[in-house]
Amino acid sequence: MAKEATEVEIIKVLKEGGFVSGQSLSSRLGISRTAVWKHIKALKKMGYGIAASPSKGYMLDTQGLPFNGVEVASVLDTEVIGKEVHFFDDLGSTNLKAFELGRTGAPEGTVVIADAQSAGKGRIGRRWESPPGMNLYTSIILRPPVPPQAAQNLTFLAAVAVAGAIEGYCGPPEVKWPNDILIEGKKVAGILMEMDSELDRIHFVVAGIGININMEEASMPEGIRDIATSVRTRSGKAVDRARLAGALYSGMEKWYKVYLKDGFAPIRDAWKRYFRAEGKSIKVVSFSSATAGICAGIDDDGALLLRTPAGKVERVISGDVLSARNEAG
Ligand code: BT5
Repeated sequence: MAKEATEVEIIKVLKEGGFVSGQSLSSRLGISRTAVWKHIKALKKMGYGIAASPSKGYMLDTQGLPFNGVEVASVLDTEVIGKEVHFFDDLGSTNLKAFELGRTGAPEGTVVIADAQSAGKGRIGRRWESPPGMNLYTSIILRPPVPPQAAQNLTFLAAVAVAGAIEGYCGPPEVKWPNDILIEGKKVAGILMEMDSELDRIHFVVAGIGININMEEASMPEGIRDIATSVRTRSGKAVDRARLAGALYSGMEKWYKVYLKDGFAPIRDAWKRYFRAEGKSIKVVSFSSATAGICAGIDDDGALLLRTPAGKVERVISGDVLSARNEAG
């Protein structure tokens, strides 16, 4: 990000509104007027609409903002998450890129964002559809000082951050154990946690998050049309992707601080606020087995509790909740 730090600062100043003179930018940023002009030229190339007047200076078109690393960095209000922003128009998978960066020492809070992914990953080899120009595909590197067994906690933490960010646009979504975010029963976001660790020590965790933001039914890949939705579909309004990304990173940072200070319990409580399957009839499929029962909530470490027809409560630590239907309904 360092190489674009000046562009980010210029955009922040221009977002204050109106025309800003070259002289004023030059003194506020401590760079020459020629340097200001060069950075403005670079920003225009990135897709910013910037009007230039010889007498008044520069003015930003705040209606047609592009989606890129500068834009995301300019809306961030975080200290750790987004410390480095790596933005790509097209990537195989942001999780893979984050892994590469993590292995070469990228600091905690580094984020990778892609406008499109050609090989977006779901869990267990599944695919995450990632068309360009409409959604958010991002991965966040964390280096939590907890044992590898606790890494699963971070899936819940990410889910709470995603749900909170979406909630600001279209009301509270539902979380589906372990990693889905739903609106009216359809998937609006998914989370893929991966980690690089030794048996007893985490090197880093990559929190991969895909949020369908402006993807509408007509632009959805056919395979997911019946099961997916988006923030825009629900809210009826186009959403500024950089702002939603900013809200997500703020939420991640807030809950990560809570987690490091107070552990999993407050994360679990926040997650349960979005969890609606408790008391309902569900079926959990993991590997080759399927178990049906009544959802009895989640336990202290996030395992799903399933009351079987025999009355026994089973702990499920991995799998997919296949069907969830209200017993009463
Ligand atoms: C997930 O897997 O839900 C995790 C998705 C994580 C995606 C992010 S994007 C940024 C980062 N980089 C990556 O490469 N991945 C992460 P899972 O629970 O296995 O769900 C996958 C299933 O969701 C697929 O088999 C489809 O049925 C469905 N699906 C695929 N794309 C979708 C989309 N865009 N919206 C809703 N559902 C989708």
